[in-house]
Parts: sequence; structure tokens; C-alpha cells
Amino acid sequence: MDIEKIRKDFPILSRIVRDRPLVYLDNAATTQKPSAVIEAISGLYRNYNANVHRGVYLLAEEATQAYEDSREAVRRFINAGSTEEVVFTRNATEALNLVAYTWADANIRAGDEIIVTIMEHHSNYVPWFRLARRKGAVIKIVPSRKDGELDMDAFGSMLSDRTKLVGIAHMSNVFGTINPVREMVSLAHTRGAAVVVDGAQSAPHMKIDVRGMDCDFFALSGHKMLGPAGIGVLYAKSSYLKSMEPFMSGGEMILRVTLEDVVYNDLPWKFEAGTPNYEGAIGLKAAIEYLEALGMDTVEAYERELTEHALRSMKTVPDIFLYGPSDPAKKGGIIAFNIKGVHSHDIGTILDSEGIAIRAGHHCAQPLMIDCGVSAMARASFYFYNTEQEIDMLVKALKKAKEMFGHVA
Ligand code: 7TS
Repeated sequence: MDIEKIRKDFPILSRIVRDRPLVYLDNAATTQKPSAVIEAISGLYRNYNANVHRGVYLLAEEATQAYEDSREAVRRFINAGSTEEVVFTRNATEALNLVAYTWADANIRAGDEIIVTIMEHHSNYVPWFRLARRKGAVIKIVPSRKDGELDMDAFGSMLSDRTKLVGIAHMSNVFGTINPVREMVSLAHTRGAAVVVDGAQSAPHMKIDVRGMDCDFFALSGHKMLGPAGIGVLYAKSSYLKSMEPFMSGGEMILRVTLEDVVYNDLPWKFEAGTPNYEGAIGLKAAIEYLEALGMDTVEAYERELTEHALRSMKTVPDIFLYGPSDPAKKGGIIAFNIKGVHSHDIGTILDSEGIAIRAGHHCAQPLMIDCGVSAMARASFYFYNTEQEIDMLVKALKKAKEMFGHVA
């Protein structure tokens, strides 16, 4: 990969912040956008903006075609069998809530069990927690082992004929752990449970094959994979979508409405009430094409090298503790850490003064923070446009933070 050339595709990466060149290491929160994405969105507004699925005039046909072409791009990117199975949502959170309020609401009853992992982002925990409260269902949590990987023995023994749903983060947004979803899906299916995979952190960084994975639902967010904010995807097997009631209702999701009856639209539009975020979908298509041109295997391999370099060099910071797997083959480019004697927010502030953007806090994964016995962590997360030099700058700034704050025994 020609990183210098790639970096030129991202206008924001040449920004100066706090008198320094920007070092953007908060890619798990959101990613920066290449010119191709920015231009796809401005091209829509300059040339063919119209509401989709309604006008008979040329602009409306072009906008509708572009919106549906985006759906096909997503289908290809995640290897879904049909565009019927690709529902546009606002983000991964909305995709997960869609499943909670439709399929799960109709199928989970008192005494049923829902299994999720300790690594879940709140968006793949809170909807299930609320559902369990509403229905009198039971939530079970797959713990992680000391090495930051899931305890698969515990998962195996938790599964039972009462398990109705299993929720798994494909890649943890804190530990970076890549969880063995394929194996977990096949175990869950032997018990007849549906599996929801939260792909918000995996889809941007590795090849996704929902058919190979055999998951029943898969959620992703466009903004974490070079696309705009406000567009996400729910993949669901059509056998599920067919049996599900709509989530939201109104325009777009109907075929016919009389005062006596309502006939829902075909898949996937039955789940897309109201004017959709076609701007977002068009931007997401440009993002997908950018990623496909690089090749997801290349992206993953380069990020693994970066992660390996980061794990090795971050360890040289005195009193640093790195969370998650230490084996770069087991994780993506996300490294959460704490430095003894330095609060993670102080780390964030010192790094900011050096032009380095990282995240500090609970990372919307408070159960995992509690499990680790901390209230907050600092986190650096990489994308393919980052470089080893940027990681070296991070490490240098961390050593400075330790010197300034960390003289506590
Ligand atoms: N699932 C995972 C694993 C995530 O990391 C996130 C966002 C979400 C779901 C929700 O995505 P959204 O687009 O619907 O908000 N994670 C983070 C993060 O780690 N820092 O900021 C947002």
C-alpha cells in the first residue's frame, strides 16, 4: 500500500491542529472521509438530487438508481445473497434496535434466555436488557479470559434449549478482540437460537462474509468505514425479514393503504419507513468502492502490521497496561490502555496538545470496564491511513504524559 498516496485522498489528514500535523487515532469512534466520498455526496446535490422511489422524472430516476446501487454495493461487500436482505438504517445502533423491537419482541417470552458477551458495546446490550425486562427473559453473559479472548467453554455450557438469541460483537471496540463468530453461530444454531452479530468494528477492517458466517442478523455503521454519518445497515436473512413486522411505519414501507387495510411493501423497503438517507447511502457506496479498490485483505494485513508495531512499542511506556489480546493475530487495530498514576482523560488532553486524537472514557462498554475493575481507559485505534511514524509519535507523547503526571508510586 502506498500510504503517502492514500493519505492525499483524505483532505482532513493534512490539517494542522494545535500547531502540529493531525495524528488521528480515534478510528473506532469514526473514520475520516476520502475525497471520493465527499464528492459523491456533493455530486448528488449538485446534479441529481430528488426524493427516491416516487418521482417519474429523470432526477428522481437517477437518485433512486443511485440509492439502490448502494444497496447492491453493500450486498457485495458483505456477501449477502440478495439485496432483499440489506436494510438501510441510521447506524448500527438502529439496526440492532430494529431486531430487538421486531423479531425479538415477537419471539422472546418469559423464561427465555438471551446470551451476549461481556465485550458488547452498549448498543448490543441495552436493547436486549430492555427486552429482557419487558418480557421477563434472562440475560446470560459470556465472560472473557485473562488473555482478552472469550471464554468459549463458558459459552458452550450456557447454551440450552431456552436460548433464543445470541448477540456477539464481531470485533470488540475496547479489546479489539476478533471473536470466533462462525463457531459461535454454529453452536447457537444447534440449539435453534438466532444470532445477531454486531459488525460495527469488523466491517471497516476485514472481509465480511455473512453467508459464510451464517449469522441471522449483522449490523454495521457507515461512518466507521469511510462513509458518512447517519447511514447504517441491517443484514438479515430473508426468512427472518419475511416473518417480521415492520419497525417504523408510514410512507415508503407500504404497497397499499385503505381505511380498512394496510399492505406492507416488499423486502427490504418494508423496513425503511419515510424518506431514507439516500445521501448517506450514496456516500457509503463511494466508501465501499474505495475499500474494495484497496482490497479488504490488504487493509487487514496492513493494519495487523501497525497493531504489531503498536503493541511492541507501547509496551516501552513505563507503567502502561494494555488491555485485550497481546497476539496481534487475535485482534484488530484497537488498543485500550491505562498508565498507572495518570487518568485516561489527562492522557487524552496531553496527547491533544501534541495534535494526537485518541479517545478516553468508558467507550460505551461499561460492563467491560467494571469487569476490568476500572472506570475508564484510554484507547488508540488505527485505520489503513495511519503510519508507524504516527504510532511512534503516540508512544513519545505517552512517555511525556507519564513523566508529567505519573510519579505516583
Ligand atoms: N457496536 C460497536 C462494537 C461499536 O464500537 C459501536 C460504536 C457501535 C456498535 C455503535 O455504533 P453507532 O454508529 O450506532 O453509534 N463505537 C464507538 C466507539 O468505540 N467510540 O465511539 C463509538
